[in-house]
Amino acid sequence: MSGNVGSKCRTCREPAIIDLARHNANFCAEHFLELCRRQVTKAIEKYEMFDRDDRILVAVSGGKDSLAVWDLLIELGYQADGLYVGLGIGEYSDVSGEYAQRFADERGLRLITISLRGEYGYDIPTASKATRRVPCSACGLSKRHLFDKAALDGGYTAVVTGHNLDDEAAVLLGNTMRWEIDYLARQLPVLPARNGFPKKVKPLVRLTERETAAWCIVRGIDYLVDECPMAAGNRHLGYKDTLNAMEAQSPGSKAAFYLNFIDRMAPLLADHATVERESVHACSECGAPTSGDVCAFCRLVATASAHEPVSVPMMLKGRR
Ligand code: Q46
Ligand code: ZN
Ligand code: ZN
Repeated sequence: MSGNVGSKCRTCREPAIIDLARHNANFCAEHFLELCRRQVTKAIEKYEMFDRDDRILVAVSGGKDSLAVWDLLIELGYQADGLYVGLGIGEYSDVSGEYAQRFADERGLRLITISLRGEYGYDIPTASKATRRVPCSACGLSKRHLFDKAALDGGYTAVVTGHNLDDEAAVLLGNTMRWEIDYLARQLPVLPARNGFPKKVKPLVRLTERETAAWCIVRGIDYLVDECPMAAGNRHLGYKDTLNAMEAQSPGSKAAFYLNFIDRMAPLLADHATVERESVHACSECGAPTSGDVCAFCRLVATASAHEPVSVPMMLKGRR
């Protein structure tokens, strides 16, 4: 955190701990937390994410964003349990699971855990090798399926993820660069429940990465700082750098890019968002909604679990 030396909180004039150029202001710890709560409350209310009767399942990775969103929702009085999926990405997964569990234990919160290797016989490095696709492809498919399933099985009414403003703006820039109209139409902070899939919600879309990290530091939340070793080469990292360079030139431009898209552009694309793809029915193996006979997750499990396990260092070496 970097309050300018001698700078004062905009609200109380006490010494500031953080400067937020996009708000053209500095804040002390107390008023910074208040600003974060206000931004999250505004997102929840403006986009009609959920209310206090909802049972929320938070996708928890052990990183700053997922722990910050879980903490914020509990603080704001919502009912939220966590779900952690052990991806089997070597030490990264072992350590991230410990952070998630410690956070839950210290606060008496319920964390459901699923191990890909233990319960489905594969891990992400092996799935990537077996399918000859980038790790994030098998990982995203696995997480989406397991979060949906856990939400429906457990009677949860919304799945929450910790995507922040930087994440969403980077995806938006990528989709805009290619004019991916169908993706753009669905890049919303709330995706309503449909076709047997639960509602998906992103309450942190009004907070930047730096702000969620600062939230954790001020609140005393220990989180895993290291990024997933499989993220290297992910093109969204390049888009984040580009947006940060623009933000440095013109504070507030990142928020304007994403939030004005949601307010002004997304409504014009609504017709694309509601067009349903092929008819959906139950997967013949697991019962999940799918347009084929067997869903993509069950096909992935079959391919990856039959492959000899691949360790992370081998995997990384193989991709250099
Ligand atoms: S965990 Fe999985 Fe991410 Fe790692 S393999 Fe890619 S998608 S980068 S959020
Ligand atoms: Zn203050
Ligand atoms: Zn299936």
